[in-house]
Amino acid sequence: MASASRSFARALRAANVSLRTPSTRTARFLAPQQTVRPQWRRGYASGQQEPSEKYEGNPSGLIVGAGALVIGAVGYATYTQKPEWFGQEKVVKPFTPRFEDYQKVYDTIAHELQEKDNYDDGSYGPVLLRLAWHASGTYDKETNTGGSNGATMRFAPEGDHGANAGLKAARDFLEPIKQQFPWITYSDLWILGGVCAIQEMQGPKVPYRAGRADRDIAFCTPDGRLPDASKDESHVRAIFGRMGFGDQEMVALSGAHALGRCHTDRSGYDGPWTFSPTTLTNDYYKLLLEEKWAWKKWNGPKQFEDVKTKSLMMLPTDLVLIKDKSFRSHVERYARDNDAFFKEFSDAVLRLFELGVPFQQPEDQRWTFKSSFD
Ligand code: HIF
Repeated sequence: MASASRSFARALRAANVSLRTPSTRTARFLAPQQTVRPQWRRGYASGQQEPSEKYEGNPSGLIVGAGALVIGAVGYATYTQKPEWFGQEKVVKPFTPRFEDYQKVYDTIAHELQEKDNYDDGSYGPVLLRLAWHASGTYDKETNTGGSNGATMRFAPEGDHGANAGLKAARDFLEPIKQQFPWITYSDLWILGGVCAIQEMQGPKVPYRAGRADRDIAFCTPDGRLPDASKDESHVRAIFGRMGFGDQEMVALSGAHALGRCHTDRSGYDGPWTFSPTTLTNDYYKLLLEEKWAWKKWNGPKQFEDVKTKSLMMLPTDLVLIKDKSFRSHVERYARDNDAFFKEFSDAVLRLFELGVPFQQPEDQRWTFKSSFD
């Protein structure tokens, strides 16, 4: 408001309109004050004028003065409403998106997932989920760095990390949606993409909060924060422990490998984990327990294949879940009980997606988006 008044005064000065009263006496009184108290010029009460100072000019001066005041008031009102008429930039009120606006973005992602069905096994869903997880999974609880706040994978150092190979497909899928809804940050959009992918692939509802900010290249995380699939249980615990997760949550999250596949031109590994890689079920746990897994004989990195069909795969880090006793108890529970898996997966993935984000939206006011199945 103060700067608007200043700009208006400047505009009037430029148009040679004086706000000062024509009384020479008052003008004389004002002149020295203006040099030390510039707010006089803005016409605000200063408390400096003596009560005995009365107007003693002639009445025609009074009329002209009153006229100038009226013109000034009308002009000021016009200026604040239509600053562009005075050569100032129009002040655009900030748009505060609400639940309905985010639901529109969700619906657009869901629509595009259905439209673009000639990718991989028929859906971009799995790679969208992997983007959301890799954006979040850089979090380090000790330093409170990394996590989904920032979308720093947009920049070469982080985008080029070996673990992120192939995620350009997901970022490119979301780019036109970002152009369509320019008010949403990349950071919020990538996580919304993950939430939408889970729900649209018939997974559980994953409540969501908005408020992530995009950050610059300086916030890129160092390489090595995401897991290495060739390692053992101590590595899995170290990586997820750094994010603040315990055994049960690690196993619950791992059910996401029911979705998607490995690509030789990305990670070097090959094949899907389940027979239905675009539908979220507890099949990952069932297959881990029920199938016989053997080392695949090939020239690629060491991975397992199912002995029966040789069409499914498991990473060394997946097999760890049935070798380690503590992990295995949860695998058995989720294999028996899909509802328990859905509930605990939703809780864990929600936590993953929120790591390190300084939200304004309170925890008890998360949004749950309608999916295309509702
Ligand atoms: Fe994955 N994961 N992930 N992952 N991941 C791959 C693919 C997907 C690990 C390795 C790989 C999780 C944990 C781990 C998804 C989701 C999640 C690939 C194949 C590898 C190598 C990439 C490619 O070649 O395209 C390791 C070592 C993890 C720690 C144990 C999470 C729990 C399971 C956190 C998770 O949510 C999804 C989805 C895919 C499929 C991507 C696709 O393009 O189809």
